[in-house]
Amino acid sequence: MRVWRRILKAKIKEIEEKFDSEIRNVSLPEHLEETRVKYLGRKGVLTSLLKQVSALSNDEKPVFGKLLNDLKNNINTKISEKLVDIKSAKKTETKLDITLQGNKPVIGHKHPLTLITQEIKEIFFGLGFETVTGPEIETEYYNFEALNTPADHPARDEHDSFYITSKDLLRTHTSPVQIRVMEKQKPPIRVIAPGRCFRRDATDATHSPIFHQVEGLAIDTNITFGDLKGVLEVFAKQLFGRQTKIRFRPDFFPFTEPSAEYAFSCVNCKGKGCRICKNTGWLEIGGAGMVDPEVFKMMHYDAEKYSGFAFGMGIERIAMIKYHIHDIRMFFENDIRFLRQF
Ligand code: 2U9
Repeated sequence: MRVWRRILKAKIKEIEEKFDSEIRNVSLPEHLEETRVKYLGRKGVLTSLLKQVSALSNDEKPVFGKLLNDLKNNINTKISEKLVDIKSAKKTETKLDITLQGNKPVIGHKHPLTLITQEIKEIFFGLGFETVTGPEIETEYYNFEALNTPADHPARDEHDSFYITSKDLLRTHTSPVQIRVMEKQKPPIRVIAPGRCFRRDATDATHSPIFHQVEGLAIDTNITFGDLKGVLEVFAKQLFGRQTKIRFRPDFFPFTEPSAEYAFSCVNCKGKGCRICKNTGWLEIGGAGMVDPEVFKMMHYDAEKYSGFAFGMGIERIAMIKYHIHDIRMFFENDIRFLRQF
C-alpha cells in the first residue's frame, strides 16, 4: 500500500480516536455541537483535511475522498447517537425533580406483642424491676424441679411440654429464668422475665402452642402479700388507667404459697359487666403468690430471713384486652392488614 495511503489511514484513525475520546465526556448538547463544529465545521478538522485533496493526483482523490467521507459519516453517526443518549439522560435527569416528594419508604411496624412487652417492661422498670432473659430450651430441673414441681406432680400435666430429649424441653413458663437469677444473685432481687413459652396446647382463639409470658419476682427481707398487691395494682392502673381495680382470689401453684389468681376490672365496662368480661366486670390476668419456702430451700436461701412474691401473666392476653383483639391467632398469622394497624 502506497506510503501516502498508509499515512492518510493512520491520520484518519488518529482523528477518529481523538474524536471518540472527546465525545465520550460530552454530556451537554451545546458541548456536542462545539465538538461537531470542531470536526465538521467550516474550519473543522475534517474540512481542513478535505482541503488537502486538491493536492492529490486524480487516482488518489477518490480513495482519499471516500476515506474522509466515511470518517465524516462515522462522526455524524456518533454525534447523533450521543445526542440521543444525552437527551435520554437529560430526560431522566430532568425527570428527577428533587423537589418532588420522594417515594415514601414502607416503614415496618412494631408487632403488637413487642409494643405491649415494652410497655410492661417500662412500667416495672419504674417500679424497680430489672428485665432478665434466659434460654428457651430448659432442663426439667430448671423448668420443674427447682420450682417445687417434682416428676409426679399433677401440675406437670397442665404444662404438657415439648420435650427435645428425655431431660430437655421447650420451657413452659419463664420461671426457670428467675431460678437462674436466684442461683447467681443474693437478695434483694427485683426482676421480670418476659419471653416465649411453649405448651402442647391445641390452637384456638385463646390458646397457642407458642405464647409469651412475663413473670416477676421480688425477694428481700419481709416482703409481704401486701407488696404484691400494691405492685400489681400500680401495674394495672399504669397499663389500663387509674380507674382500674384489681381483685385477688385464692388459687394454687406449686411454686407459690399462698397463691392467688388476679383480675383487673374490665377496661370495657369499667366493672359494670359486658360481653368482654362475660358480665363479671373482671378480666382474669394471671396468677401470683408468695414464693414457696420449698423453692427457697432448693435455692439454699434462708426462708426464715427472706420472703418473696412472684406473679405471672400472658402477654397475648394483655395485648388482646388492650387492643380489643378476640383471636390469639391474629398475632401469629402475619396478616399485614392486621399488623399495620399498630
Ligand atoms: C419463682 C417462684 C415463683 C411465677 C408465677 C404464676 C403465678 C402464673 C401464669 C400466668 C399466665 C402462667 O402464662 S400463664 O398461663 N403464671 O400464674 N406464675 S406465680 O412464680 C414463680 C416464678 C419463679 C422462682
